[in-house]
Amino acid sequence: MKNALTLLAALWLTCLSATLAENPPASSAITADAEGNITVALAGLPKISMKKVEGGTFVMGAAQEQDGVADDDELPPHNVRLSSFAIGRYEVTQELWVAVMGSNPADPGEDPQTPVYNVSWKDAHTFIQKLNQHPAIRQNGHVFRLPTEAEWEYAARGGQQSKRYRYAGSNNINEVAWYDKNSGNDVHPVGKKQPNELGLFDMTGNVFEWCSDWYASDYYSTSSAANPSSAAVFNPLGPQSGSSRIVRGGCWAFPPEKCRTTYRATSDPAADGLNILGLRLAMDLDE
Ligand SMILES: [Ca+2]
Repeated sequence: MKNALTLLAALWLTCLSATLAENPPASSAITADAEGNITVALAGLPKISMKKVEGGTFVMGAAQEQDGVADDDELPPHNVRLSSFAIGRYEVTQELWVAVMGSNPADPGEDPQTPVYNVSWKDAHTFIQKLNQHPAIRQNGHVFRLPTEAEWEYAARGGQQSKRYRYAGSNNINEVAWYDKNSGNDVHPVGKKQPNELGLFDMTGNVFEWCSDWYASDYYSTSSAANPSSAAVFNPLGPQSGSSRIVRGGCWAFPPEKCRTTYRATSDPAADGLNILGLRLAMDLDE
């Protein structure tokens, strides 16, 4: 009997080893607390703070809180439904960029916690690809990416906790953002202003942030018109092609009306980076 048990135990161990080899245990590099604060701790890199954004439905575009101040491309306001995702609590800093890329495209000598800028669309994707090659990220199966335009706006508005502010976290732009009147004509280290409802910093102002979508001025009308009248557009990805990409949130050099959460700006993905444009990371979740 003892021999049979030993044989059984050996067989079980063999099976377990095979299972582990095929399905490595979930990486401890990504941890989350009950409030949805996600910490990505990768060897050799500064910790990356993210926030789980619970999915749901929201009104995208020139909704009521914009008080009628909206450009034509923010119309019509329409229902969008999103799956849950994670988004960076801060713009990507120069510290993180240098740790991944080995060089700094921004001005030398700035605080390492200043957001990176002067990054083209291609640079942003090279950075994300390199980050995703980290063994702990490959093992985990969740990869970094840019947010979609809809994810960006939903997160800026506070997701399901939205208090319907005009800027990300306040109707008083000075509380939450660096913009043309208070920036001293310069970019600032991340996280120095108040966060929004989700605990995200600098969604309004500081640097513009690349989103993954192509831009089309009539996208809101075409995407919502292609839907049954009462249904929400589900996880929109933007037009299939275009000549410019969406950038969001305004920046240290722009006036308040171009820093609103619904304001849509664009940049040429084939051009060199700009000193007002950086990025924020997003990541898919299981849900
Ligand atoms: Ca920003």
